[in-house]
Amino acid sequence: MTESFTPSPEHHFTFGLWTVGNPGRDPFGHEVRPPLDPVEAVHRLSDLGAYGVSFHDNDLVPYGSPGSERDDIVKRFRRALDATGMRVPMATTNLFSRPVFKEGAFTANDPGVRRLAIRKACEATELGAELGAEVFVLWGGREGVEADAAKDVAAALDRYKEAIDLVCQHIRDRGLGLRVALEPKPNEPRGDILLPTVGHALAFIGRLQWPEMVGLNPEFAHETMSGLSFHHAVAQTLWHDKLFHIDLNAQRIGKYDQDFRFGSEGIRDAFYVVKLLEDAQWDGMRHFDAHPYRTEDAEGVWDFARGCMRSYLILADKARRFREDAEIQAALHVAKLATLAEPTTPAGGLAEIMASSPDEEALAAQGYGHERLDQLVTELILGAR
Ligand code: GCO
Ligand code: MN
Ligand code: MN
Repeated sequence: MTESFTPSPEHHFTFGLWTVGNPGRDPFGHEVRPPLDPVEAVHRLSDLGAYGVSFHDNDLVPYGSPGSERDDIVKRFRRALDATGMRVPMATTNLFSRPVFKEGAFTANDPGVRRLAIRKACEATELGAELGAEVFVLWGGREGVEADAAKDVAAALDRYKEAIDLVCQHIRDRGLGLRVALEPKPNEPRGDILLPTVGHALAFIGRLQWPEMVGLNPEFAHETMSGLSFHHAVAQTLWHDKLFHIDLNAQRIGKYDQDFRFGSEGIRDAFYVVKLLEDAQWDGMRHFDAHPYRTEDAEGVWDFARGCMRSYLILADKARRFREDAEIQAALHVAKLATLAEPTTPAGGLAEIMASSPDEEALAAQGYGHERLDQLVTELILGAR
């Protein structure tokens, strides 16, 4: 049984270079693993059956590298991609590590910082497109505040919109063909981050100059940190046709930003997310944005990567069994799942609704069988059916 959940490129699993390359530094302790060469990451992930990698500009090209060095790095990296058949479906930019971004990047109060951030982001779109990326993720880690008096949120949102519009303009002017995916997060590293949830970000997109170019990159950990259902967040993102990318990992509510291996926590929510993506036949990348535990040596990193992919495949298999399980399907019938897909409006329209006299008592007396249904799903996830 264990042999059947073997990842392969057709599953479209991708990892950020910063995930397997995470050296295990945390606010209390130093690095515990040596730096990982991006070329080695490509080879090791390919050996494990991944489809590709993503990166921040500076995961690949160290900040401030002169142009000639940049070109050599890109050439060497491209050779690894060619040798393995690995792809780069997504690229992003680091607008959070440099001291200059400590007060914000696109929404910094100082226009000089904002212009620097826009230039860096635009250059990163070129690097991404050069290596074949189709999605450009923007995570605004520093776009926030601790001292609320120091940030006018409405003005910051004006500047945020302006910055995204400029990045889109650059993509259009250069014909880079990228779609932009915003990644919401409620906090960490800022006390409060702008566009904290999927809902905030979806509403924001409507105000942009090219809303059709911009969608979301929701992350399991980020919605969970707010105590929200990631499965619901992804479902609504799909409903708006805005699921451009996804960050899969694991997180417990109420804890620090944990970035655990996919499936290691929140297994029910993980199951419903996988089921959603598989049922929708969503054609995007199953991208992992997680970190190996700090306890791991260099080899443990690959157990981590394999684990993310295997858990996804196991949950996808559970989703298939869910569809094929006659008792679960019967319980769904009792729950009236299918009738939610029927329009509410009867043949006679609103007038018929207004003229009707529903039997409220009979409607209220129905049972929906959720206890039985939910236990069946629990037993499916636990491997008892
Ligand atoms: C985090 C974020 C980042 C982003 C990455 C891509 O919590 O640190 O999830 O990992 O996903 O910067 O833009
Ligand atoms: Mn994150
Ligand atoms: Mn992320």
